[in-house]
Amino acid sequence: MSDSKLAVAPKMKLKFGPNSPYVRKVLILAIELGLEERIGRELVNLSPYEPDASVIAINPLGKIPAFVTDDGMPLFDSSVVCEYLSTLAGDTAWYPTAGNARWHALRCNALANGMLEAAQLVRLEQVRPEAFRYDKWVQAQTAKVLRGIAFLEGKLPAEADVGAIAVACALGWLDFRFGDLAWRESAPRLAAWFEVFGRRESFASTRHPGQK
Ligand SMILES: N[C@@H](CCC(=O)N[C@@H](CS)C(=O)NCC(=O)O)C(=O)O
Repeated sequence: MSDSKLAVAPKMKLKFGPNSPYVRKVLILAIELGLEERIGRELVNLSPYEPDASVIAINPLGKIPAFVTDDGMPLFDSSVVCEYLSTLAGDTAWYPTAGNARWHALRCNALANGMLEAAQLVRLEQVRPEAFRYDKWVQAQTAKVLRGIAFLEGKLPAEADVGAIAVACALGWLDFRFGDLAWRESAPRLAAWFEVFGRRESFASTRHPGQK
């Protein structure tokens, strides 16, 4: 192999699945920062009941995104990987460095992650054998998602920062898995914001398979 080939071989590694909104966050930021080509992707098919050994070798929690840095360090979760990519690129736009812009970006990221966790618990509950489902639990988790939507309707994400990416991925995943949630009816400002963010090439090109 020539030296030039060695120079372009991706060193960073991403264990990914096409349906994961957390993976999507990482991919969108990588695209926006121009780092996409430097990340080798490895598809994994995860079951919550049967962990994947190759993922566990990177992330003891067995979750994706599971990432390996340019110099070989295993890294997780999506928020840490996004911050790593931003630092690697010398970026200050996607991670605002100071003031309320920074804290709003970080809280939008935290909120979006929490909404996704709650929504994913609902989804897991829905695919359990009927005798093991607990409606009250589903209602409590759904309420978290809806309160998150209401918060964001009052305090929209910025046009383009890590919080915006996270919120867009959460809304995209809600549309993907909970199309009947009709969140737009109670959140028209957020819906308009999402419409605009959704025009970004990085968002369109990372759509979950089968999603409109
Ligand atoms: N907080 C984590 C969540 C990652 C996560 O839950 N990933 C899901 C896929 S969307 C997963 O790997 N689930 C497998 C499992 O829970 O065992 C992050 O931000 O990366």
